[in-house]
Amino acid sequence: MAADRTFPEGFHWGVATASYQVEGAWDEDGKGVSIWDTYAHTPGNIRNDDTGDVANDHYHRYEEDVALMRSINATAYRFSIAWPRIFPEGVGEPNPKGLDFYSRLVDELLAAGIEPFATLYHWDLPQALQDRYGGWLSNDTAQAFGDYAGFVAERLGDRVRHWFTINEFTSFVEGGYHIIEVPLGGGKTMRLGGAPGLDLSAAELKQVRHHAVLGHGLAVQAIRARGPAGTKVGFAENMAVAVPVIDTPEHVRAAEAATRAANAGFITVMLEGRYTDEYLAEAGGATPRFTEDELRTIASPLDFVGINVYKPRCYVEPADEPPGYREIPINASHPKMQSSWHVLDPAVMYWAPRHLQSIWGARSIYITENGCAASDVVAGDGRVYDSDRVMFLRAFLGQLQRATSEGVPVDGYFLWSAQDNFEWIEGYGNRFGLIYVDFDSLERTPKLSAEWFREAARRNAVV
Ligand code: GBH
Repeated sequence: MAADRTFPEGFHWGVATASYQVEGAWDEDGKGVSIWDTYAHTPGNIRNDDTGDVANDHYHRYEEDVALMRSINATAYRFSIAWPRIFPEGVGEPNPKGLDFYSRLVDELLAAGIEPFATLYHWDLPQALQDRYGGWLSNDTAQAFGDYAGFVAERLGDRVRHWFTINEFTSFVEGGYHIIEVPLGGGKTMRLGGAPGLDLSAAELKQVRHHAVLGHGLAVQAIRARGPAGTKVGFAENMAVAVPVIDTPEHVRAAEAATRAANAGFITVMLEGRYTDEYLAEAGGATPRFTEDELRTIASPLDFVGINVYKPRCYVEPADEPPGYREIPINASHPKMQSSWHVLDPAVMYWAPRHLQSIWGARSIYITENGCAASDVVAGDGRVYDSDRVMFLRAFLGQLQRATSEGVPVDGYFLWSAQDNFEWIEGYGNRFGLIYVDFDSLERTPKLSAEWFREAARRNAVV
């Protein structure tokens, strides 16, 4: 008999996008300017000086896009709300037309039998808050985020039951607020970038991180206070996952310790309510200013934990001396997906949720993003043969199914991305979609991977 490859009943098969990457309509219907509008409009910041001004024109084509999701049996859609559409100045007077777009999108989704999951911050901060407060360097931005979150949950909460506060704390803080070279393996590095394009000191950076997690906590409290009873909320973080070299208790313990340390500024403090001693001591003791009360807000109880899973952060083995683990280098010949940073190891999709359960006792987990870029082209017969993405999905979902079959509580999976779209820094060259987009005609073409997804979602199984 074939092994059971199914997911638990009720498992969500979702696809994901983010506002700046797909919507376009950057200055329509009263929308305010975001820091990504400013950043992309500055020559030299994005490859080919691409911008999200038009992007996929999802703002006007959302009905077609929802129909496409339905055609591939998606049962959930994770989209993000552009804060400057709702509050053009970040605070103050709301913009009814901005809210109305999301209201129509949500109605369209529900009519198609697709559950809306909304992210409140996928990096497009109102420019006004950058100018006035220095963005997340200030506590005022965290307070404004809480107010915005409560307002949106109040207005859309009758139909949107699941909320993610902030997407990838690590990415927008480390990419936007200081200049960092990340290792690519084999001694190569890559420079991260992003809006607002600052380069702060280590101490200021810790303050930015602190205000981001504080903003998350304030948003959780505001959503609970102003959303209808039963509204569910969590974060969506790009979890740094240490993968054990060997599946033995000693290696797994080492990997758990390394994972807890690597997430100290974000997941660890949000789930534990305190900064680790190591985090407070590192970088010459540059510590964030914080109060006990803020820590309680940051660790407000959540309904689920969302993680974006693309690649292992590192491999570790046990060590006798503190901290009890040793990071081992990633070999230069290690296979990668198309993106230079995208070290390939499907096992990370097993270890990420398993660590969340074993380290922090998570009881409901969503994979809020997973996917890869590929060199997709439309073939002569009109189809897009993304065989590498099919391989990637089968392998990663196979590892996720291994986790759920062992009782790791994963309630859904969101593929990044519903469609090819604007990629931060890389522009339109990096295609992550299940659906191919021609960025001249804006025509959409489902890829081979969309056929794979349609069947997997239909059977609720790895196929
Ligand atoms: C996600 O980030 C984003 O949420 C999404 O908007 C984006 O389009 C998508 O992935 C594809 O890039 O520090 O070595 O990993 C993914 C995580 C984090 C991947 C920063 C690239 C830079 C090099 N990203 N990372 S590394």
